[in-house]
Amino acid sequence: MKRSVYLQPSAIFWDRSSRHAIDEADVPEWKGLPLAGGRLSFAALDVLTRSSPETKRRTVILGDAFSGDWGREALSAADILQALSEPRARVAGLSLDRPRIMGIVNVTPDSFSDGGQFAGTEDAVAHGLRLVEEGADILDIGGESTRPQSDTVAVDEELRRVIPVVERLRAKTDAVISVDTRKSEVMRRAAAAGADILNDVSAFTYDPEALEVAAETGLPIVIMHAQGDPKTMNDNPKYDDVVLDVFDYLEGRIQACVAAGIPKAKLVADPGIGFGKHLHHNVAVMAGLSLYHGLGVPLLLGASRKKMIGQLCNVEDAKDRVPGSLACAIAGIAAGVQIVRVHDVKETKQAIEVWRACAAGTEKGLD
Ligand code: 7PJ
Repeated sequence: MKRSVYLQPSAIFWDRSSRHAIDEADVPEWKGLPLAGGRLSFAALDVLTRSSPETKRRTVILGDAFSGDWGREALSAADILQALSEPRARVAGLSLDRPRIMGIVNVTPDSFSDGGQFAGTEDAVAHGLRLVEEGADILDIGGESTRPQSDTVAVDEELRRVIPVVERLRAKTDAVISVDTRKSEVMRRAAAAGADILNDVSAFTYDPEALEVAAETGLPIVIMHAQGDPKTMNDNPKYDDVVLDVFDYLEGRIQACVAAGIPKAKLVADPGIGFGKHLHHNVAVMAGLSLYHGLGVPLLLGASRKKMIGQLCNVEDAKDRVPGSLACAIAGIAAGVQIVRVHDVKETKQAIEVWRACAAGTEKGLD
């Protein structure tokens, strides 16, 4: 069933009050609610309701939202408010009270962004270790390119690419290791080789056994929204309202994961920039990011070097999209996204640290 109301936190700011000093009784005096339990708070809400031809949007400031009459929407709104503000569980041991960087390690000969230069196992391992040195908290290892129009990779070939890289990296680093795959056999073998997170761009729908296998591994998982298969997904994507449709899809997948025995505390959601989305869809999703905190799970954003940036700025070569990628990462983090998936770890880390110091107004105590 589709929701009648959606709440998007707005007026998001770095909360400079010392929260621990505030007891319950003072809360009405205090104009913000924590965003996903992190350092950001929000002071207003955009209340969205589906209607034709356009979603209706009204902005309410938080104080008015609490005192106002929500009528039949009250119950649903109370649920979402709690989901928006409660703290998130750690993911694979990582606390999410500060932004985390997931560095991309492609082990695909046809990867669009690095021309396959890390195709060999040793190159991929060396690349991963460099990303850890540069500040990656998580490495995301992928052996199947899911760029638009790409062909599927046979499971044996994907195993051959991915598993040795997971094994070698596991032996050499304590960084969290994520594996980007849609195949249950790769998930199973990656978990046995020491992977910490399973990241599936099909949200565990491509392989009918994926959800069950993921549940068996006990690992946290990333569920990403996509419309259609990578081969054809950008031909003709269709949405009523892309931001809300992506929310509904992710909410449905969260329910499916929980039903399959994966606790909600082990889920991370991702709106899937570039997966079955035209430029206008992608920018709408970027502007709507804070809405997805209403799913009640940590958020991951992957916009690094993607076509959206090329289209906005007329940049053909993916390697030349680093500045736009940094802008996307910061836009995500300013909306409270907890994990950014990027190629350019060193650059992203610098951008995040400078943004955090400027938002907090202090150079101290950021960790
Ligand atoms: C994503 C991904 C993403 C998640 C890829 C590329 C295409 N996994 N795998 N989110 N993108 N969770 O890196 O351009 O956006 S592959």
